[in-house]
Amino acid sequence: MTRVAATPFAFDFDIASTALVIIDMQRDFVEPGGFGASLGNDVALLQAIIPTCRRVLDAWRALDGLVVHTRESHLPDLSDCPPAKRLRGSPTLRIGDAGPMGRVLIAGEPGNQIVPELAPVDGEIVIDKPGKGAFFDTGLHESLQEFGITHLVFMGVTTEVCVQTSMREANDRGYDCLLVEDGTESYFPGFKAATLAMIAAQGAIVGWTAPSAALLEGLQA
Ligand code: TIU
Repeated sequence: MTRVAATPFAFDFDIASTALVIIDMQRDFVEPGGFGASLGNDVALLQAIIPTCRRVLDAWRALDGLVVHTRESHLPDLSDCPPAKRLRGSPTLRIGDAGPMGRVLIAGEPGNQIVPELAPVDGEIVIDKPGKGAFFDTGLHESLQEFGITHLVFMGVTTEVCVQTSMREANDRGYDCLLVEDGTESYFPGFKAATLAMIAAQGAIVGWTAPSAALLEGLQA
């Protein structure tokens, strides 16, 4: 059993029944010219968490824990992209448009690849998700059940969009969830802080949060 000093109280898990879920650490969100930048965001904030995510990923892999990577991704014909998603707002590039890293948020394009530092290795699950949540239209729940997973540790971007949505979906499916505080980031620092607070409020209404140092300490114990 691993115990992590977390908020609002200790998070206990068995790594054999816990998956590390890394949400959307793809070039589209963390590099200039991608989807995140097209929405007017400063992507440098998000790049900064890559080394922390790597430290946790290395520790998790060393213990043979299950790893899940997600990508926000659409089919080339956009058949899985609701017009409401594509047409909303006035981004400089819309989903499916050709940009400097290929077609924005389209499977197989350079921008849709996970950053090299966190690239998946054999045996890890890679989920292409058309929505913000990792459980919508992906089969992720069924895969996790096959592995006997009951607990999830989350990292990735962005805290209040795809990470929070995925955590809430997981919580409603019965998983106990921990969010690594310095392994997630938002384009809006205030939104990140609010998300961390609301997840752990009311006695862990959505889940737990902890710094990566506390998780790594628990894993090494
Ligand atoms: N825009 C924003 O903050 N996020 C997304 O569109 N997707 C994810 O969070 N992955």
